[in-house]
Amino acid sequence: VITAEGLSSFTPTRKLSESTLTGSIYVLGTLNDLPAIIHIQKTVLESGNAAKLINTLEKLEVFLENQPYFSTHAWSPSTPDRSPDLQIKIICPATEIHIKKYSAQERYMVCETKEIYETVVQDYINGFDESRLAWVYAILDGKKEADRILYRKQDEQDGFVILPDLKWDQTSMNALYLTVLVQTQSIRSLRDLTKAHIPLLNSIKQAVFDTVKQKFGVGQNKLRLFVHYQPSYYHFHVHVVHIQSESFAGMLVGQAHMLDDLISLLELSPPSGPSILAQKTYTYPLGVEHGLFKGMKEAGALIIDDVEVSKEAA
Ligand code: M7G
Repeated sequence: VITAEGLSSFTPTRKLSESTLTGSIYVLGTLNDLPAIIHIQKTVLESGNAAKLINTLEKLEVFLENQPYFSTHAWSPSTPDRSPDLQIKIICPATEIHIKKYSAQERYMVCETKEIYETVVQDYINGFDESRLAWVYAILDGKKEADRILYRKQDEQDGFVILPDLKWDQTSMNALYLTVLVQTQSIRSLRDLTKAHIPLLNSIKQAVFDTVKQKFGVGQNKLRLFVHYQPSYYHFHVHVVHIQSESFAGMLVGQAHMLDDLISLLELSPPSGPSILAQKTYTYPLGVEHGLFKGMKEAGALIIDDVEVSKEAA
């Protein structure tokens, strides 16, 4: 169990990456001699809390005054009832794969055809270390985060659970972020989806809409439901994010595929044989530290920058 006292022994090694957009940073270090990644992010302010904060500041240091414009640094008071300043995520022990995932790195566009999928990506997925999915199975088996489950449909084939994502601290509704994990282990990525999964996907949608409305009072017209390709974890799951949330790199075009688009492409797929999702080419950015990068490069899936700029154009 993590405590403030325990974290006082954290020894930083280096910064992995940072975002000025979210005011957050990933730091690598050690915690009790174990490699640890700590992500520190300022909590999102709700309007009520912001007003309260403005009224109770302890200290101001104005660094720009050009009437009517003022900018200042401020310190909030350490009253016991104030809302949390920070949201901290810890991965400990962190593996080499975690460190690579959260390190700032060069990215390149890749073009994954069906053939590249069959020759490179499938092998990568088959060789995926099962232990990396331990957190998924622990949730599905009710061994972890059981008290956080918002909805569960029990069924071998069509079952799924809905729960708050690791990234959401459940304070700001505009930052709402849920994850839907399916029960079946047979869908590793969106390429494995077939027409037969349409009812499953529709029932996920309906359950998400009902649950979010009931538990958080947020309407279905405020939600973005999408699926990553490539995902970090090859066990099918759906991301549910408030449309007002704008801070996550995981929502960029190329990686995020709207669930409704997937359903539509399955509906348009031929009655038998591989679906459009199985056959289509996917174009997305891939980091050089990603486990797939080397294989993709060797297979010629990297988009080559071979445009000769003519003298006139230059
Ligand atoms: P992904 O598309 O496979 O990868 O999504 P990404 O992490 O690159 O987005 C996995 C999703 O599961 C992410 O939104 C994670 O924040 C979330 N997630 C990961 N872990 C390890 C946990 C966990 O232990 N609990 C919960 N509730 N969510 C997690």
